[in-house]
Amino acid sequence: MQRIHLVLGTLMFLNCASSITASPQRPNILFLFTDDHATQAISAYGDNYLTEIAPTPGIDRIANEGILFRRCYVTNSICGPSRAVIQTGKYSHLNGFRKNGDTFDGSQVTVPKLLRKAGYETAIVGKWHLKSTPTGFDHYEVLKGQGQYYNPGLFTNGEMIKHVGYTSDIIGDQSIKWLESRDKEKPFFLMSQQKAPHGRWEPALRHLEWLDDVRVPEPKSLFDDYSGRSGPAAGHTMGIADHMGEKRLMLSYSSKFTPEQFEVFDAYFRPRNEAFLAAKVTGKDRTRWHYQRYIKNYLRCVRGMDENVTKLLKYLDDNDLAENTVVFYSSDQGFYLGEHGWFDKRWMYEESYRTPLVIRWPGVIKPGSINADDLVSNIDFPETFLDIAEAPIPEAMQGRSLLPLLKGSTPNDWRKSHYYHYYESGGHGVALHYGVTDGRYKLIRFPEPKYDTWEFYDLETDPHEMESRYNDPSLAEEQSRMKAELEKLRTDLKVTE
Ligand SMILES: [Ca+2]
Repeated sequence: MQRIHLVLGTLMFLNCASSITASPQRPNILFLFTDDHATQAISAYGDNYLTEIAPTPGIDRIANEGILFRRCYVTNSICGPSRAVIQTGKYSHLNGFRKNGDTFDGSQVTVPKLLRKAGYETAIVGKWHLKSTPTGFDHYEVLKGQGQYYNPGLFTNGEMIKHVGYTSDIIGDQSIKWLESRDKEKPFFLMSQQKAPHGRWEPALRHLEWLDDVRVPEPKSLFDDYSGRSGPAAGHTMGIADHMGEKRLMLSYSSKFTPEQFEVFDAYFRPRNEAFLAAKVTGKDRTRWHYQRYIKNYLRCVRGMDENVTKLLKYLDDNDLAENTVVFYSSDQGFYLGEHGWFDKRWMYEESYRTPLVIRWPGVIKPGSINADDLVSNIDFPETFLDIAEAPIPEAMQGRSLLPLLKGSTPNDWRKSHYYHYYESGGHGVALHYGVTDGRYKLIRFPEPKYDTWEFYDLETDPHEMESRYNDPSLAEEQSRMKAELEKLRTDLKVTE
């Protein structure tokens, strides 16, 4: 059907545009998803010293033309488990994928299967990371495990196909290629999932020198000594200075390059690495040096990814798809960009518990909307997809459709608290923990016998969570209320471990 408003294009017709241009098709859903992308590195969030030097115009466009959520929390802050939640709408203990390395049971009910049943054509391109072969997709084209930043193999409908080039560009291009070849009679659901900006951070050749002349500001908590916490944090192995694998980082690369790529990449990194090793920098200066290297390469990887967001949005514009496609941007979790001296994720502290969420839906979401307060979660994504598609939502799903929030009205009985549970005890020295937040207070339980401890934060007076107030008499009432809330959520969500 021709987009009549493009032909007529006058304000007079905008009022009745919906009746004239109403598509017989339900909206398409484009789910743009990345790996380890912190809100601190997205300029639409605009609350951080990083975003001025490293803007993200692609993601910002989705936010400016749609809605941005400030409090989107993940249920389990690590790659595979977050993806399994988005496939199933169930917490890790019910979908069976608790830790990276688990194998996803693809025989269970998943959102692509339900959308397919509802008449959608479904596809996934890029990072999958759930080990088993994707199910429920008319087309899949996925990296093996973590994949690599250059020259990826993409396991494509049963066949491994090698590609040459930068992986973020290839995932963008292959996503477009699938959009071109899809059955245009059906609405589509495309999960376009980037590897970037996951470590080890290998930027596109075109971005190697970008930020070279900038000294990136440091987070205030770069030298956190964890004295304000109950113990587990001090046992981490995710320190910028000590746990990135300095020798490996300096002397080897992660990707398998073509000779031409290698020449450019190596010419940039080798002299810098050799100079650092020769200088034998120690103490805080060593942390600072590693921080600069880490954050610049991270931001360069974000830039390569964001350019592909822009490319996909342009494809929608150029193919008359923008009006009838709901575009999501999110990441599998947040990330530490030097806060508390860390890289990586896993903890229930804000930087990795929170994940970006921006959504554009012309005609439904008011452009430039910001939802600052409602507690939303990746567990809500599947029900939102189904609701958009007017498909039935299974009773067993544990989230809630975001549709009313997208329309600007939060139901009175929207959740007032959110449950978190991390299982991969030991990964980067992070202990098993679970907890609850109500947006202001956060209660964290570390149940393993070697810790058997709690933390309690007031995010209003201590937004960077530098000092646990557990058993502080002045917060006794709040602490006891949050403990009761934690038990209630564990019962409601059927958590028995
Ligand atoms: Ca991740």
